Amino acid sequence: MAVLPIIHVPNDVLRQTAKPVLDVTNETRQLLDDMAETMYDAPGIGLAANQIGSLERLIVMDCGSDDAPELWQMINPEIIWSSDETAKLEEGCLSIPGHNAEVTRPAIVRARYTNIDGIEQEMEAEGLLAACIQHEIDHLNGVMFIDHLSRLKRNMMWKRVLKTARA
Ligand code: K1U
Ligand code: ZN
Repeated sequence: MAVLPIIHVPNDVLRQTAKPVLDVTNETRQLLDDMAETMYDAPGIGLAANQIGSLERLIVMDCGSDDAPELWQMINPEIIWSSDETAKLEEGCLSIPGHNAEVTRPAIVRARYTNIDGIEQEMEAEGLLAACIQHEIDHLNGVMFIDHLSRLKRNMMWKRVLKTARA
């Protein structure tokens, strides 16, 4: 396993759309393990492949606790149902370190994905896990959490982000 460098804004790979994984190979599993190690090392609760410079539709998440870790490794994840009810949660991003904001998203989502054995699965998420899976799938589509903010908040945050990125 390896800790990979995490890509920060501004970098074009964070704005690109990742491509579906057609075959689940040992290389896919190795990359997912490296992504998990990178997420734990950061530390974070999620990571998408774009953030380590790969354009494959792969994400990892762990919203469990130190005592009860709950690692998710997902291939080609997609949201297949979202609740009308929304929830506002504080989000951060390992690609925009030091800048957090409250984001409103569907409170409950159902997702379909392929697991590391190549088997299609479905899961339902709420709370932090729901925010996290939406945040990570957004990354695979070149979308970042700041895109969900009002134009005013987004512009203010971008100015601060670019200022610290240049410093
Ligand atoms: O994708 C990412 O950039 C990872 C991001 C995921 C995320 C956080 C919060 C809400 C939705 C999605 C992070 O992990 S930021 C770091 C973080 O949340 C954290 C860091 C240390 C301890 C606990 C959480
Ligand atoms: Zn992020």
